Amino acid sequence: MSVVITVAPTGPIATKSDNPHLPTQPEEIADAVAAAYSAGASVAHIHLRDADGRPTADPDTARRTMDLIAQRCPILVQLSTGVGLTVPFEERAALVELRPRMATLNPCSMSFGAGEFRNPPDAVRRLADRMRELGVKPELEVYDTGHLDACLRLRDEGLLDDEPMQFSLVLGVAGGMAATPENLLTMVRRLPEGAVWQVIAIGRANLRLTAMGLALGGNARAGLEDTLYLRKGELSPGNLPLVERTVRLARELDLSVAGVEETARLLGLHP
Ligand code: KMH
Ligand code: ZN
Repeated sequence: MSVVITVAPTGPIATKSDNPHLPTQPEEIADAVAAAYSAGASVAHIHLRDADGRPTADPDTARRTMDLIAQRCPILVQLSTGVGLTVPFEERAALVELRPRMATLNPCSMSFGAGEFRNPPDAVRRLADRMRELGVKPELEVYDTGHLDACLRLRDEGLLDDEPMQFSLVLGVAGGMAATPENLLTMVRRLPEGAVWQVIAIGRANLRLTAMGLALGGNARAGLEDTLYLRKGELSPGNLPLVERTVRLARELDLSVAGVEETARLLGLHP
């Protein structure tokens, strides 16, 4: 069996003062992604920052980052349309016009740490429809049980016609479901037949729930977006050690790590 490994090098929240190895600028992000690709990642989940390190949906920054990545390696790019809590939905949604192979789709509004993550139902529907028109594969971000139902409603409305459905089960965001094995198991049991999925476990439970996801037949995501630490008290000196550890975990579980072409097939991406 093959497993898809995604690198999430930056995210919307952490800063270089949290971990000086966090890549925030296009060149830094492209270098981190290329190193992760060499270690076995086949998807890069990309958030952008402005020159001051704040989350941005600036299309020029996105285009430049995608170009720099493409110059370095053939990894599949997934742009985050989550972007950051302070960026308006319509700016976030416009990123799909750059036609990345994939982009995230966050189906519901929620509290997110000390902030608010705004994903109004009509705007989410319009974004899903536009992604379908452009052939940009949505990764559906499920932070709580009702979010899965919201995704199934989008499917039933004909707004997600790409098979297979692709989910991230996000655990450990304050405002979403807690990072417990029981919650992960509940969500995995509720996924529709044939769905492709990965665990995104934020913070301390990252390693254990990533391992559990692999053991249950899921894909895996690794990187400083989800945890800044290799283990308690030890900051990760970059994204690479986190990706390498996930690759080792997969191989120890007798899973082969999917390359780019196999990943595109497994996820049903448009050419
Ligand atoms: N930051 C994670 C909690 C997105 O970027 O759209 C979820 C995530 C979703 O990666
Ligand atoms: Zn993200």
